[in-house]
Amino acid sequence: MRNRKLNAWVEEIRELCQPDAVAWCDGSEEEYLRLLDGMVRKGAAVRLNQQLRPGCYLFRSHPSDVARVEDRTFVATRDREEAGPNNNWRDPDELKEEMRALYRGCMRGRTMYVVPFVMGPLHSPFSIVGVEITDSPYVVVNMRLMTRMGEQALDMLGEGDFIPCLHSVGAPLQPGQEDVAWPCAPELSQKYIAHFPEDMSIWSYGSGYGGNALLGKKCLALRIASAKARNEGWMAEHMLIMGITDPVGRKSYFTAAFPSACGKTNLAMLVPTLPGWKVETLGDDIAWLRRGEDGRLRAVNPEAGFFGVAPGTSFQTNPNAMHSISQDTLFTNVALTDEGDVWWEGIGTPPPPHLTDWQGKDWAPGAATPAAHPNARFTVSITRCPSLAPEWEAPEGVPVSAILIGGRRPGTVPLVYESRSWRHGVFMGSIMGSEITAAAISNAIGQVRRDPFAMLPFIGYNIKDYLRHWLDMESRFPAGRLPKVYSVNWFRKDAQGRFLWPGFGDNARVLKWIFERVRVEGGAKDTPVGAVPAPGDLDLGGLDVSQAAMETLLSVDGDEWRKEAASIRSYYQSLGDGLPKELWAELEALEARLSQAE
Ligand code: GTP
Ligand code: SPV
Ligand code: MN
Repeated sequence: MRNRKLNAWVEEIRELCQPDAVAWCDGSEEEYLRLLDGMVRKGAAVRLNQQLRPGCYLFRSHPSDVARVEDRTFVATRDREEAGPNNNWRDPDELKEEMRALYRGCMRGRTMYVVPFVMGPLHSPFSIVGVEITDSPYVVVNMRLMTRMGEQALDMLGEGDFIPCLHSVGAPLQPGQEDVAWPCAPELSQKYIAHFPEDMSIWSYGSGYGGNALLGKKCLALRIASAKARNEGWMAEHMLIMGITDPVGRKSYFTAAFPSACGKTNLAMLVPTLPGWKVETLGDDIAWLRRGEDGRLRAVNPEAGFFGVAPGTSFQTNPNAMHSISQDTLFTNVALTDEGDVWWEGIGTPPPPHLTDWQGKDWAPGAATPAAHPNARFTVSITRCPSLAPEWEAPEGVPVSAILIGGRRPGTVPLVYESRSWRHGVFMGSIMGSEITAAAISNAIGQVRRDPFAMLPFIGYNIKDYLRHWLDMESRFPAGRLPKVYSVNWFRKDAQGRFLWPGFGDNARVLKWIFERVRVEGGAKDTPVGAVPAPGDLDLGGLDVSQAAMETLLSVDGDEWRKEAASIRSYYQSLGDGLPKELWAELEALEARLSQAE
């Protein structure tokens, strides 16, 4: 017996979108392989060399459809204030009318797939069931790797409620018209990623890529979940979850919020260069945080797979990712070798003399454009990750000992500094900045923008209420039980524009300092921005970084920070009335500490 609301919704959408056929997805391997076969036969996918990459496939997107489209992402609420200065607001009735006209007949010539999925562990009371209706078989196979999908989701749903997620690539076929490899609506103005938090629904149209189309991820588990979490007293965050064990076997869990393409996947899978230390992976992109029965902050990964950045991933930088993607992986927009294997910039081996680039064109070393798109991605089940923590599905989550935040800051921000209090930690999150990366379509790539808690593109409501919600979390916990916040910056550069810090496995040195600080074991020195490691507090054994570089990495420069404080002030002003006064007070306290230190 199927869910009544679901049956009615599927019927309504079938009538609206007029597909040739409707297919209910069961999530079986047979179904997955059949869909992949169909795409290979139609030329929408390339089966990679099965000796070199068993179970792996390559997809190439349309050049207009390569990343999230923030300008075309909408939060539709009755009251404009509710969406805030951080979102593109639309009136829900108007937007639905506009989009309904696009959806009318949009699946002609295609199959409409009904994809039930669960975000979070199966049968956990905190998990959320969604159903995505999509006309993209690429979305179906990706959802099978990224979520708990199919029969198991219908079982959990029963007669209960779910979040309807409607998706179409927006490319109906006329009778007899031949399909293209990557159907989508090529005009940016024809793409819509729409959220209706008041009736808990998602409508996406015109894009088939990543967060625009895999609606369980950014749309449900971040934008809709963040709005729900605010009402229910928990948090949905753009964070990795990792476990870290020291040489004597003590274990802690950290979460880390870094903006898109700023190092979450890498940190979550880190292989420490410090002997005896171990990092385990629980999630690389999204964490749902709430108070546990024990009064501690607990984190759950709602996803079941990785949709990770390929360029820069190598056996040197991220061996656990490389092992994960050795089989049963879907690649999008990477380059293809003549042997039928994958290649991308930063894979750790020189390019062969000939490649097929991400657009399907011949490519040779020295070409003007990269062989892989900078936002090329791999999709793989989390269970393929060698560093996966056995407790990754614990329904109550793992207790969080430290919250890391960070971004790409070429100057000003030290390698690491520690919050003075919860309120100061929220201030640190609110002033986060990072260079814009290729993870979203933008003509401002490389420019630094403020990105509070790496959630700027993902908060489903007003950012000022979001920061208020962070502050208010303190009242839900016993005094002193919430973790400290640590700002990290792996991306500080020298005058020649080279990274000062080796990063990757050596980030374990910073993790070790944090691990000791949360146990009140590690040393530090106070600065106007927060505590940083004093000389000798960071384990630099075996590291080849000059003392001058280390001094720059840990320096808090008064002039730079006074400029930073002025820039924070104008950022706060740009948000308009209603930013929590506690944050203004933190800014003033920072300014006062900076002028005392002068
Ligand atoms: P999303 O999936 O977009 O949310 O991104 P993410 O935060 O998981 O980013 P990811 O870990 O995939 O990193 C993206 C890029 O940052 C890759 O090109 C990495 O090589 C680079 N990167 C990650 N960690 C480091 C580091 O410690 N130092 C330097 N220099 N680069 C890094
Ligand atoms: C991000 O951009 O933060 C991602 C990739 O994790 S996507 O799913 O496309 O949003
Ligand atoms: Mn992300």
